[in-house]
Amino acid sequence: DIRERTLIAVKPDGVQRRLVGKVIQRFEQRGFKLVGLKMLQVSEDILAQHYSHLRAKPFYPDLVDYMTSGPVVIMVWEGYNVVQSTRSMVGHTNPVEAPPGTVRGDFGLHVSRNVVHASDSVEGAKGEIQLWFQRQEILNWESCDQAISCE
Ligand code: DAT
Ligand code: MG
Repeated sequence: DIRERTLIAVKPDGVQRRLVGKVIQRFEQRGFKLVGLKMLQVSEDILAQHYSHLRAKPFYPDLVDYMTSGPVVIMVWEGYNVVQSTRSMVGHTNPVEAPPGTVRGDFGLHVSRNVVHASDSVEGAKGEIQLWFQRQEILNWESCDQAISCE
């Protein structure tokens, strides 16, 4: 499905370390299409929904502190197999396990400071996009290189 979508976020450590541009550039270069983008201070309420599967984990309170420690840049990316491809471009949750060339392998400091979020399934992505974005905040656009007239 060339219209597959995923939710990618640059977490507070990524914003604070000025890595937003580098992260965006990787997905642009891979050929994916940016269809939603905003910067915001995350509320504990939205985070509790986003990370509901982790609420019982011992690291959860630290995760909330980290994710609310500063603004995040949150994006919707579109393209063929975008969920699986961006997951492999992001690398393992723990940067120690993430190979060089992945976002976390190149920039991640620690499992609790791993720079980015990426949805892990197509179904999960749909739920996350609904949680973080209003319908009208996601924009359809076509490339100008498809529309040049030679007449
Ligand atoms: P991912 O972000 O790779 O999808 P996840 O969904 O299992 O990983 O966990 C979400 C985030 O929670 C992860 O990016 C960082 C944090 N986290 C996960 N496991 C952790 C651990 N063992 N210690 C500290 N933070 C952890
Ligand atoms: Mg996850």
